[in-house]
Amino acid sequence: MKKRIVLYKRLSDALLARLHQHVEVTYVDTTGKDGLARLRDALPGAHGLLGASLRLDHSLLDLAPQLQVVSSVSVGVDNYDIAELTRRGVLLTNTPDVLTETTADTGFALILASARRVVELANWVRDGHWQANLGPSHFGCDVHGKTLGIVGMGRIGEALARRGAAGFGMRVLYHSSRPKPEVDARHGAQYRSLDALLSEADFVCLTVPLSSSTEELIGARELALMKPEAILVNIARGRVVNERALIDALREQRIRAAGLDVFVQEPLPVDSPLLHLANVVATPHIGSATQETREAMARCAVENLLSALAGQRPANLVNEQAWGNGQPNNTIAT
Ligand code: 8YV
Repeated sequence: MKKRIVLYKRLSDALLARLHQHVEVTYVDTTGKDGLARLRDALPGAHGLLGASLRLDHSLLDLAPQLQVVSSVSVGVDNYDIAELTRRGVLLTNTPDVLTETTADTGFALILASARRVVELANWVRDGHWQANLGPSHFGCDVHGKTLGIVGMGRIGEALARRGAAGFGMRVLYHSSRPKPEVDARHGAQYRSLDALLSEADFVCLTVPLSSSTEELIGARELALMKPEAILVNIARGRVVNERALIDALREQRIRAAGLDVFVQEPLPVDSPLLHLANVVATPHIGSATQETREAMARCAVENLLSALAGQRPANLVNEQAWGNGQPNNTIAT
């Protein structure tokens, strides 16, 4: 008897075929006003879930008492109540590594776009305003040789450090839970307290996971420590920043600009003040959004799911405690 899984993220034909070899697959389109209702209808009897960008609350988990694994197509796991999944003996897996370089590229795209005013000036050209050579009012600021401050020195943070140091000759500072001598050695990076980093950096780039200790890590006090010519880049999660305080700092030009890929509310409402500030580059959570990387993430998530349902320890297990004695019940042959 094949196990049942519910997909709430589209997969390529090749990955769907891989799943169909081993499990019964139900795909649910969770967009639109009836999306959650469709998911609720599909959950009873599910042994596995695969998807992303959806908060799996207790009421949804209660509908799937046979659930053994949630395979997230993401590296961030802030959408999940990890303690509750562990209490229920449900494995949670994610997709680190495969998206590291692409997400770091996104971070540098925002550093360059915000420093050189790429979006603002490209729109200015498109609107027919380019009638003469540029003057100082249209100048941006340099990136090469400046000081890059990275908040969060995990995989993505280190990939950013490598780009800054090796690619742009930048001085790299970082703040993390602890100093990482290996990062210092590899990239000439220097550990700083958060306050010191904020006061020294020309570019402050946020890469920390969202947790109770990083929610609103950057608020009015922290923004006030930044230099007026500094730029904030957020490729972490919107709730790492107090968005109201950021809007005020940008509007009053207490910092130069912001490059934002994540927001407290996503999709970002069209009436958000962030979309009406010339010194903001806003992208729609494109961190890992390339064809190659999203396929690699989905492939990783499929293998995590199949391993878990086959009673094997998945390669990317988030909640080790749920693994228990490593002998989950009712496994499948893969
Ligand atoms: C994805 C991300 O956009 O991996 C993450 O945590 O934020 C992005 O890679 C998102 O998770 C949807 O797949």
